Amino acid sequence: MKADSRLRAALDRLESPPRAVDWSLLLFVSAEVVTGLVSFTVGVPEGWPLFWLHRALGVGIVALLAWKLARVRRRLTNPNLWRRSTALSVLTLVTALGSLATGIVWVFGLDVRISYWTLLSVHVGFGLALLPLVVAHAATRFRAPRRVDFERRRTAVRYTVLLAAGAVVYRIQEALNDLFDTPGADRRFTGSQPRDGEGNGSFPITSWVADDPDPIDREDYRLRVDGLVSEPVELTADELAAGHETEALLDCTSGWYTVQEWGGIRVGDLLDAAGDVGEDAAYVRFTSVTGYRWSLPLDEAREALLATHVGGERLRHGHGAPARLVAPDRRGFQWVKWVTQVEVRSEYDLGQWVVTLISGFD
Ligand SMILES: Nc1nc2c(c(=O)[nH]1)N[C@H]1C(S)=C(S)[C@@H](COP(=O)(O)O)O[C@H]1N2
Ligand SMILES: [Mo]
Repeated sequence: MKADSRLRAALDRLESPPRAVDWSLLLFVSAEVVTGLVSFTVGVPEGWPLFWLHRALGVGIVALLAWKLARVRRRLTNPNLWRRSTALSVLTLVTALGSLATGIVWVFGLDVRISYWTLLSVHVGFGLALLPLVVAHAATRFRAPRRVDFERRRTAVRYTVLLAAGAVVYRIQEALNDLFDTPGADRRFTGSQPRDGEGNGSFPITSWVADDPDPIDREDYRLRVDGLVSEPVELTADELAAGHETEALLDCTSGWYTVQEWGGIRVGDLLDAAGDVGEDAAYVRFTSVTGYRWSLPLDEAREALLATHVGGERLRHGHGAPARLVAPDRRGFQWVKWVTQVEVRSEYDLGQWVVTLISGFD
């Protein structure tokens, strides 16, 4: 056999039976949505495998989709074979290509902005739309998975090869980015691109969906520290500008990061100003004037900063003046802006996951 035909034979052996390709696509797309969403909550470098899995699965989808298209292309190109469900198939395909294309372009560091959406946000939008489409598409031509299509050892080998190939492809992409010194070369393990410089003007103002309060009057502003503390207090903006400084990295899930010198008061000192914390104290919740809120475990919260300054300048309104949370190793959406209440609590706040999505809507 010639090398060429040997390669082809190897690829054929790797290709799964049609039904297995279809079910694998559903599985891979579901796994992409899960790894993508969970990755939004990961800010520590130890979380890197999750991001790599997301990328490897993405490359795997390219291969699965190529096999699938090679099989069904006539159903798409021959009008005589069009059925009612073909429209859904085409929409699903376009959405899949949209999420793949935006993901691939993002990886090379290109950032075409669509109004205030970064390309990464568009990628997320395509991905979230894709899952219901794939499910609906699968339902129109439902065929239960059969044992023979998923013979255990072969399936395990196929998936392993697909994911390993995906990781290799991603590694090659990294090398190409370095070689040609593209903007993609400076991305963090989270995929975020750097925003360089110091102070208010050097990084974007990002609010999650609809949070957009009026500027807070500095003189009238009071921060309330309460909950499970022996002496609840109210502090002025000047009292918060205690001069504690810390360098911390803000990494937004829309795909950018910045390293800044933040100034303000350590949350530990803030809590000490409110007497003793109660026995059951376990979380500290930071609430914005808009209702947007997030909590940190007590020990982590003590080390966090309530910032009034960035890069030596007083925080501007857009970045959360008079005071915003600086929570190192947490993703940007957890860095609550315009904080008006710091509350010591005994219980985890599940509602924060919903509130951050809908706060600001009337
Ligand atoms: N109250 C409030 N805080 C918020 C947000 C918001 O929408 N409302 N957006 C969060 C998000 S998604 C990010 S990335 C950071 C962005 O901070 P910046 O606008 O100072 O860059 O603030 C976070 N804090
Ligand atoms: Mo963000």
